[in-house]
Amino acid sequence: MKIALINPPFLFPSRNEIVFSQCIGLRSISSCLKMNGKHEVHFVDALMHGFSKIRRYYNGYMVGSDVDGIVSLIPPETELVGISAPFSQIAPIVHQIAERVKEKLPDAKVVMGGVYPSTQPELAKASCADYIVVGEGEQAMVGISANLKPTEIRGVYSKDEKPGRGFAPAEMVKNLNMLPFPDYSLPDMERYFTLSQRMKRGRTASLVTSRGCPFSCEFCSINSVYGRKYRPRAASGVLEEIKLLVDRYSIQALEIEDDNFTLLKGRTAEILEGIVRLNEKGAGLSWSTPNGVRIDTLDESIIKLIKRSNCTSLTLALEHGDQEVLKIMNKKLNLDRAYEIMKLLVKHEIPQIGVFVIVGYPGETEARYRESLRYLKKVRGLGNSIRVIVNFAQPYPGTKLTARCREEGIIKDKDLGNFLIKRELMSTGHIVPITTPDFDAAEVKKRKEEILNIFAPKWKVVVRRLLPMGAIQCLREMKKLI
Ligand code: B12
Repeated sequence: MKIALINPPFLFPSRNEIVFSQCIGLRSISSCLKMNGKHEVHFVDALMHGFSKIRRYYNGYMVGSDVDGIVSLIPPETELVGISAPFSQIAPIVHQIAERVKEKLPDAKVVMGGVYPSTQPELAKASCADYIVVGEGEQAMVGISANLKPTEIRGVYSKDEKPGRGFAPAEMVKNLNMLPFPDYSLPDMERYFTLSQRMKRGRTASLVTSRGCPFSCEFCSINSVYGRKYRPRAASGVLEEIKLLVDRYSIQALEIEDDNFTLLKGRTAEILEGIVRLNEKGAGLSWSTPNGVRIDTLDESIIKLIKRSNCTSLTLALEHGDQEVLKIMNKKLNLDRAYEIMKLLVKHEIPQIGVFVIVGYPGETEARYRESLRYLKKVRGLGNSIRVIVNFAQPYPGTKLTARCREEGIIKDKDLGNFLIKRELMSTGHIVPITTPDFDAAEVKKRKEEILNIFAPKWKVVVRRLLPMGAIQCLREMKKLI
């Protein structure tokens, strides 16, 4: 079958936050299709093709080829088109793509999948896509490409079917070791490795070594796509893929995007020891975890290995410095234990330790915020290698947080999260969508500033105090021009 897989243009709140994506999900589907049939898979990655195309989009920026450009890249005889929608806020874009694809190829089957249809299936079903897939796409797309009746495939829903069947997710890949590596045979693979060098650590590859997370933090969307069963790949398979990346593509840096990379100590150790061996043979490989790891899965022996295996940046999912708020978030993390772990990470000189912190979380009273600030000051005291990444709480569709906010009347706007109506981007860095009797938007921004100032070099604190926010923006632009 002639198949086209589309990665849409992405939306970013500001130019400084534009990052590249290696489309691991869509490339995994591509490999599975090629492995399960004589399919010709054409990859249309709008973000990659148009990475220099940046234009205003409501309160943010769209990056990537426009819809005309995308449709023009789809071969005319294509029979099956898969459209990826990795974020809820991308809904209007993927609806437009589906509409235009159906105009160009009325007989082709158009299928939409990813986080958006998995968290808002009702909405996605209203698009021009013939089918949506809720959850993982590999088995669903292989079934559709084998001409199985789509609505008889678990997790596949036709746009015309009557509501009532609910939206049970697609069959998940039980044993990830049975999956082929994401498709590395794409014609422009070279660009993926070079465009991704956001952290300037050389040729970079993204890697996912497990799926699913047994925890269910109130604010997180991933359970709707990957479920709560933790499905790790075997360390041997992960190391085989890493070796391929080093030998065939001279990869120098890995960005591990798992939701819970270090959950299983034995497997983590095996993978890191494998990286140590590769580096002993001259691979010069470094790695980082931009999506964060769970702090209480770490201990001193693993931390020593993290150091020996050349981790350049370890991001920690702390989320808050007050135990009560962590309880409300259902994070199940003990702050004293977390502090001891961060102390060990500094002791073993992990070069960069990023700490995710959410501010403006429903339940974050003034007292709990002060307590969090006290805790973060203690963490700051551990050393300069610790930096903080402060995000505003975001009510992403399909999360327990959004449901609670609606129940408690914190969110009154019924269309919040429906990006077909509300096109304004949700951005963890800029928009305060949730306010409560404990804080308004100005207060949340002040709290973010206060937390950032704890970890910022003194001169930055002074500049921040002296100059109104606007000027900082032009300062950043000026610095870029110099
Ligand atoms: C890597 C990553 C990024 C990367 C690239 C993302 C990408 N998908 O290419 C970058 C850094 C760009 C990024 C940015 C952001 N991210 Co992010 N990101 C992730 C992360 C950690 C991994 C994505 C991944 O590779 N998953 C593994 C692969 C195998 O899965 P997949 O891509 O989802 O694909 C599978 C299914 O979705 C489905 N599928 C996907 N496409 C298709 C297509 C078809 C046709 C079919 C049938 C199926 C299908 O099948 C695939 C294989 O099983 C996810 C968390 C997660 N576990 O996925 C968060 C996640 C997607 N990000 C999230 C968020 C919120 C953001 C930001 C908005 C945060 C911010 N800073 O503001 C920004 C948004 C940027 C933007 N432009 O809009 C949320 C999305 C929530 C939501 N409801 O929208 C997630 C789910 C994290 C979370 N914990 O909630 N992110």
